[in-house]
Amino acid sequence: TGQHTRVEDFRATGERLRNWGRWGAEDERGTANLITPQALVAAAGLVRKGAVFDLGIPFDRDGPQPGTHRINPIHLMSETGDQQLFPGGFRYADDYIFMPLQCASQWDSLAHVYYDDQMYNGFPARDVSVKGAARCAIDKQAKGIAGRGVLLDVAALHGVDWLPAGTVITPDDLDEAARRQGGVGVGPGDILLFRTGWRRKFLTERDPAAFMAGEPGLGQDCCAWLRERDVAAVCSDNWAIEVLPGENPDVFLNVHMILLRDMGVPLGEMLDFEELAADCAHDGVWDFLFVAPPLKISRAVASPINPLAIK
Ligand code: UVW
Repeated sequence: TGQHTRVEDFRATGERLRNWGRWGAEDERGTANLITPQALVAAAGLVRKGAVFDLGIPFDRDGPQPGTHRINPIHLMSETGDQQLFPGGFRYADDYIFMPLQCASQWDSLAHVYYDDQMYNGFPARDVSVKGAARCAIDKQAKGIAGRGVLLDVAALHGVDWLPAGTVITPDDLDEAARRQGGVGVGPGDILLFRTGWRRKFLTERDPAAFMAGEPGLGQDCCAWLRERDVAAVCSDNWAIEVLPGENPDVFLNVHMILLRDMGVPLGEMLDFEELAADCAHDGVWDFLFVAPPLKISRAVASPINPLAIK
């Protein structure tokens, strides 16, 4: 947009939208606190036809990591039963997985990103060390993240299979997508899922380097849009939520810094909305119960997820 050309602009926006102290000085859950018991009861009422949509991408060697700084999961068998002889004929199989926690469908915890030596809620960045995250680790979100999910299909709004890398998604795009989808509302405690088509690009091309080279995604102005609506979490089918290359060449991952560090919004990355989007376009219902608990990995910065949308 040309608007975000100054480094201090992201700091000023972050300060204006900051949620520090809102849920207490010790809070490590951020906007997940916005999913109230009432919101959860209402979200459960969105289950009407018993249809389950699996929004996770496979954890295997054919994933979208090019292997430069993150690899795809390596799955190893430690027992296959062939050397075993237990009384009564019992045999078993065991396995291991070796993978970055950031390699496929995942939640970013609030410990994932910091600047000026502080993370969410003003906790010192040094609380994340080689020992892991002493604050804001992903297991702090163990009771979530479940609530009302709303899918906004921005690729469909623009009539494309996928938006090109570098496409800035604006607040107008989100509003227009909602209008096009029958005026579906996004409000307090909701989990926003926005579709860019980036998963479809990967399924079509099977090119990890192209998937990771850049992406369409949220521009910085969307942070205020999310704050005004008090959205509890944001998920996308791209790998970093935000547009890359970014709007401001002097700042890397400004939307990450504002959403995770200032606003305390958990980010769900690399989901697959293809089947869900087709169903929503078919029945005209764009909201659902969304259930995506992280694994309780102590002191971890992220967690793999198998997110479900249930209609
Ligand atoms: C970084 O690349 C730092 O973050 P993410 O995995 O959240 O996109």
